[in-house]
Amino acid sequence: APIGLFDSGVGGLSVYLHLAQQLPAEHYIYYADTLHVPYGNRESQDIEKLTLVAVEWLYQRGCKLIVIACNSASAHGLEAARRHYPNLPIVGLVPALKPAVIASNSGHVAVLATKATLDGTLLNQVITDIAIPSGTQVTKYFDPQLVPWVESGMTETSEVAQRLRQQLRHFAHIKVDYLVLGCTHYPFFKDFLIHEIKAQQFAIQVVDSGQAIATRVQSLLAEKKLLAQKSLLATCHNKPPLVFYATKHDERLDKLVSRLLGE
Ligand code: DGN
Repeated sequence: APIGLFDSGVGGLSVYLHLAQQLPAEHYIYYADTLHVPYGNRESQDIEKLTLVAVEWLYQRGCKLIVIACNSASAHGLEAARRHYPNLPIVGLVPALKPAVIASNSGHVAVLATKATLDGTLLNQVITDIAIPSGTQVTKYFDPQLVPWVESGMTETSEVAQRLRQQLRHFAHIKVDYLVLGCTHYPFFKDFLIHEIKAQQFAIQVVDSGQAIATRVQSLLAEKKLLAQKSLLATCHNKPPLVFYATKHDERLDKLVSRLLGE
């Protein structure tokens, strides 16, 4: 049985890349809700409804585990999804604030995420449980352009570079030493961010949730004895099979997906 992945658009592919590396013998089905992207500014109830539609669709395709590879959908739909499918393992995403707070020396970390994620209870619970007792300051940062830029394949334009450079300068100025990428679209900017941080000699580390999610999925599958056996297919291909579905097809989508997967 496949592993299901869901995001409002192509952002969840950044999670697939980690899963593909860690669990190459698995098969994957991806549901991109391109008809309703972006989720970031939607009402909580609306996001919950869209999440349940996506999870039901993946469930009907026989997925043995589902990853809600979207921080915004997890913030507003994870709880309802788990309630509706009590026997289905469902993994959600929350910005990797905890490791950042633990590792921070300056005591100031920034979370870059959508408004829906920043306002959601999942993230705010982490702030209350981890950041507040340790006295770490958390700056929430929201940029409405970032998701549409990834969706339209504009990760490498000078306009994007300029904006990200400006944001990094601001973070360095306020002594942020950990930048948490709290949206699955943002790891597609990570190479640029790291390159720029080096060039400007800023003391900023960039973290995201991809690796931790892959590890979580692996241990959950192992625990439930659902791990796929080694397959020949995976050893003769670069990446394990991924079937990509979108709620709205767009001519440019095939190319964009291939490019983001590095193919
Ligand atoms: N990729 C999604 C996330 O991680 O929050 C959100 C993208 C969006 O729809 N705004």
